[in-house]
Amino acid sequence: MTARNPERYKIETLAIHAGQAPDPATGAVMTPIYQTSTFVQQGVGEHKGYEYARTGNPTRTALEACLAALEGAAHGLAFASGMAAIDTLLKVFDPGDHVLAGNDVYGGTFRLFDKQYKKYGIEFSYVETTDLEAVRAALRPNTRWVWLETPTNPRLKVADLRAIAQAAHDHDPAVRVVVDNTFATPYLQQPLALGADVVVHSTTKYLGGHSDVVGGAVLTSDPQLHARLAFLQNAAGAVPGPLDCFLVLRGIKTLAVRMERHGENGLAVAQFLADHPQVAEVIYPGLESHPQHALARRQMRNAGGMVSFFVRGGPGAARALVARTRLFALAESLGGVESLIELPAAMTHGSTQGSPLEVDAGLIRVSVGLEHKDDLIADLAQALHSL
Ligand code: P1T
Repeated sequence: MTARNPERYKIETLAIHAGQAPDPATGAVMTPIYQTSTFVQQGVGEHKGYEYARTGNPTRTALEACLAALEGAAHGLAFASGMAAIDTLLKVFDPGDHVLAGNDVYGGTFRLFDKQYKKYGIEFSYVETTDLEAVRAALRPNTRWVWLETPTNPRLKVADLRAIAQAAHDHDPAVRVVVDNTFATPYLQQPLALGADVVVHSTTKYLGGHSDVVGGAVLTSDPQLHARLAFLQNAAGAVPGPLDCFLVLRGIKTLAVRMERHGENGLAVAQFLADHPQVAEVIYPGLESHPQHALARRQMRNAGGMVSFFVRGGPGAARALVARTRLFALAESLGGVESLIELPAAMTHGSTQGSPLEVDAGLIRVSVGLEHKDDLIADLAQALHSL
């Protein structure tokens, strides 16, 4: 199977096969790791489609085709990290462009906007993306890009992708709506089908799925934007190595079954926390108490594996709790098979301090993994009990 007619297959099948026909040279079922920096030419410019591995590598081509098929995009590009993918997209923006971004995004994304690209004359403003009227009101005559996460990192706000894409394109058909789909993955939600123009991923997370690789990707069906991004991918060179591409490809094969279990375990953990007397508030789109619960049910296949919460006792108690879990490892990142816990204000979102995106110091974020849910709940129970 090639990625040429991916619409015939469901996402579980695409995850295993798209872009990954058996190796033509040997019949190897798994895409080989083409660990080479260059490719021999028969004569000048006469080659088999590959010249130099920054420009292209067959393992990367397979990953790019697979990711594009999963998101329903015509084109895919893989990068060395999620931030490299975001950085490459930002290089397309021109001085004077206005970017309307959500007011809750990954700290590294905000840092790159605020500390690097602002100085190139790109305007950034931040809006509450759960409020469609606020989004409409924040669109400016020079708005060229709308930047969304949903669910957001770390407050897990859910944005109505169809409504926002419609509003942005009604405002100006040239506006491009970018969705960072890292938290949901294409298994839970497909932004392009809802009207977005570009999807960005940190493949480090659920796509890789095993906390053993750092990577990123940009997917779009816009041929001009893709051509510009492909130029930048080669010209600037933030490309992933072939082993990293292989690891992401291998992780993707089990994406569907993993995301089903992440959602099941995420809901179980969220329900346990919601009923616990030491817990002040739980944020999880799969709980009826979540302000966008109905939208999440419509837009997502399940509510995923990320849960945020506050304990009674404020930031001091939160710090104590994250040091006391045994199965939930205290670490940045998310989306792997193992459960992680962290304090965003002090860790992943330190760069938002003092900004309108500042994260509450007491917010705790967990990435609920694939261990048995009873063991995960028992771990949180013992940590909460010792507060
Ligand atoms: O870490 P990297 O692969 O460069 O991806 C950056 C990134 C982009 N977008 C989102 C939504 C992300 O969550 C991240 C990385 N986030 C973490 C490391 C974290 O713990 O939140």
